[in-house]
Amino acid sequence: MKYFPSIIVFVLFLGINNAANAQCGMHGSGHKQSASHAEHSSQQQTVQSKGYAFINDDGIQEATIVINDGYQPSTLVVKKNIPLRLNFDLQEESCTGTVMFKDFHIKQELTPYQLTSVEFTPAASGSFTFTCPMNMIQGTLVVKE
Ligand SMILES: [Cu+2]
Repeated sequence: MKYFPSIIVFVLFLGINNAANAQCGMHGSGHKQSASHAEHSSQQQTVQSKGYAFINDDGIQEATIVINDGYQPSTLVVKKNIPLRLNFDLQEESCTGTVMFKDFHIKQELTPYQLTSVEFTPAASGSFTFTCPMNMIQGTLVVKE
């Protein structure tokens, strides 16, 4: 009976994983996404990094976020009330192929192995989470005054 608790955890894990995969199925191959979620869940320590948007010649603040086992940078600092262009560099085929900024009512599908831009003007300051559709992969958008 020594291993009983870990078996329970494993079964729970599979259950959560399948549920997530079911929600994610609309984005493509279910099997592949399931495997990807298993990877995400087993890696408890994702790389934390901080990045900043720069303001280009058109007055748009811009930043690139690489998606490969998490968002890099995982925290992005931007300025309030300046149009923002986020260039997502999706380097995997996973449920991260859809990114959501719930606070800004944005749900955007991304194209794997290409840059996909998401544009909006952050009109509120504070910390906002962006995620895959299941909330498993998370990043933080920090909007400063
Ligand atoms: Cu996910």
